[in-house]
Parts: sequence; structure tokens; C-alpha cells
Amino acid sequence: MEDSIQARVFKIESKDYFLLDNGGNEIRCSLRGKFKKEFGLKADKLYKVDIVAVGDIVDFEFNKDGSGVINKVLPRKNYLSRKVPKLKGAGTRGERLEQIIAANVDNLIIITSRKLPEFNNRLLDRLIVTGESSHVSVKIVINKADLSTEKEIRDWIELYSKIGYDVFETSAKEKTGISNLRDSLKGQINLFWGHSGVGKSSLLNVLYPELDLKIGEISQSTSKGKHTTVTSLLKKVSDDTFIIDTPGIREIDPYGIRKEDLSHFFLDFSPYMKDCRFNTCTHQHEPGCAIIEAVENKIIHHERYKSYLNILKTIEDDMNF
Ligand SMILES: Nc1nc2c(ncn2[C@@H]2O[C@H](COP(=O)(O)OP(=O)(O)OP(=O)(O)O)[C@@H](O)[C@H]2O)c(=O)[nH]1
Ligand SMILES: [Mg+2]
Ligand SMILES: [Zn+2]
Repeated sequence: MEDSIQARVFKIESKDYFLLDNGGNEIRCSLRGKFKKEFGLKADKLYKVDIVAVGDIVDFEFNKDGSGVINKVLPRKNYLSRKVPKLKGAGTRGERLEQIIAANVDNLIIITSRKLPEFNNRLLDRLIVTGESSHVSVKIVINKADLSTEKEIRDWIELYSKIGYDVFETSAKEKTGISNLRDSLKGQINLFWGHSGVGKSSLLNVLYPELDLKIGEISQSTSKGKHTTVTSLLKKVSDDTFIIDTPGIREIDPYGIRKEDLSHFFLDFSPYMKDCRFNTCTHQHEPGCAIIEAVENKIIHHERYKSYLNILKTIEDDMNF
């Protein structure tokens, strides 16, 4: 298209798509009607599916008033998504759509905390699986180092480091562990993701004070965050470094992962999988399963195996509705 220009989506609010161009200008856009039809979606269904996501590069053109219209989304290098969370009280029937968190990401920075909220390895493993299946580089941050002794968390650090993940220990409150983390974000597009209240926005503010993101409180009754960040926001923090702050999550069910593929996203399982008797082994009750044997011999950590079974069950439950 003649007047078409490319830019990156940095924020989405309802039907408004905000773009950042190479000169750092921000442009508010809508979606072209024709473009909606190309996706075969009826108008009332449009916003149930994420056609455009934060991080997408799009073709757009200017309106006379300085706003713009998006004509096309360029092919994505990758994207991170999950199943749309179940509504409280909803039954188990019905298809759950894919919610795209962000596109064209280099690093998934999973933020956890030692305390408030308590370190949750089950959620961490679900986030890792999502990252591995989306072909992004996964890094782990354990924040709130000021809230407990290192002893309580040492075994977890050892476990994930051994698998091959970079694990950063930080305190946004005392500003410790920050420069190592900052170095690993350089020159990349970094998505910060994790439970509400673990300190995603706080850490980003310490890493890049100019961001000035809103910080929430921890609920006294639940020790969890209050979902302070409400929309994903991509920001350029230096010439070639971008960050994406995201709303905290309660749960994550990976989208589109087949039962038989799940173990590929547990990198600590991969050296043993080939020794299972059946190549269709799902590592549950099958005879001659090399994964179960490795768990029994304490070569694979039983907590990782529990996480595997836990995600497998979620996939199976969804297949049976
Ligand atoms: N003690 C301590 N508190 C922290 C630390 N980092 C963040 N907090 C506190 O944790 C609370 C939640 O911080 P946020 O940065 O809003 O957490 P978030 O992960 O962005 O939460 P959502 O936006 O709800 O997903 C705030 O009260 C912060 O002051 C830390 O390293 N140590
Ligand atoms: Mg936040
Ligand atoms: Zn097996």
C-alpha cells in the first residue's frame, strides 16, 4: 500500500491500538474493517480473539487527524499465549480460546518471589512450559530476597540452574541483584510475566526508573497481589532494548500443547525420554518408562515430575469436555 508505514504495537485498550514508530512517536490506531473480514470474524466476535497483540509489527496509514488505521499484521517470529482463564463458577464445558499475551518476544523473564506471595514452583513450571513451547529464551527471577533467608530457596535455585536456566535473585526493595538482571535484558525484547504481587512492575522501575510504573499492595488476607497492572505495556528502554510489563496472573493453562509433546518442554526429561520402551510413552503408568525410573532414582526431581503430571491432567481434562 502506498502510504503504508510499519510500527510496533505497544499497548491495546479496548478497540484502540497504540503504536510506537522508529522515531519514538506514539500513534493511536483502529483496525481497518476489511482487515477484520479477512480473518473471517463477525464484528461481535472480533474481540474474543486476539488479532493484534502487544509486540506485533503492523502496517498502518495515517488519518488526517493524526490517528491511524492498521491494515495488516506482519508475520510473528513467535508469541506467548495461554487459555483464556475459566470464569469463576463456570462449568467445564465449552471451548477455551487462546489469549495472546505478546508477540515477537526474545526473553520470557518469569518473575517469582520468595514470600508474599509464597514461591510457587507449580506455576513456575507452567510458565516455563509456555516459554519453551513458544521458542523464547526462558529466564527465572526470584524476587523479594529481603523477605527470607537464602537457605529456604537454595534447593530451588539449584534445581532450576542445573536444568540450565539462568536464575536471578533480586530485591526490588533493597535494589540487590539488579545489574546482573539488567545485563541479560540488553538488546532484547523482554516479557515480564508471573503471579500478581511478585514485583514485576517494582523490578522494572528499579531497572529503568524512567518507566514509573504503578505499584500495588499485597492483600493482608491472601498474601497475594491485587492485580495492579491491568494491560500489557511494551516500552523501549534503550536503543535496542524493550520490556513488556504484564498483568499478574492467577493461573495459566498452556494453549495448544498436545499430550504427547508435553515432556519435550521439560528440558530435564529429554536425556531419558528416548529410553522409554514405547515411543508414545506419556510417562504415567507405562511399563519400561525411563522417566519414572529417573524420578525413582532421584535423577529427575519429583517436584518437576509432579508438575508434569499436573499439566498433563489439565490437557486431558480439556480434551474430555
Ligand atoms: N519486601 C519486598 N517487597 C517487594 C519487592 N518487590 C516488590 N515488592 C512489593 O510487592 C508489592 C507488589 O509489587 P508490584 O510491583 O505491584 O507487583 P506486580 O508483580 O507488578 O503485581 P501485578 O501488577 O498485580 O501483577 C508492592 O507492595 C511492592 O512494594 C521486594 O523485593 N521486596
Ligand atoms: Mg504490575
Ligand atoms: Zn516414559
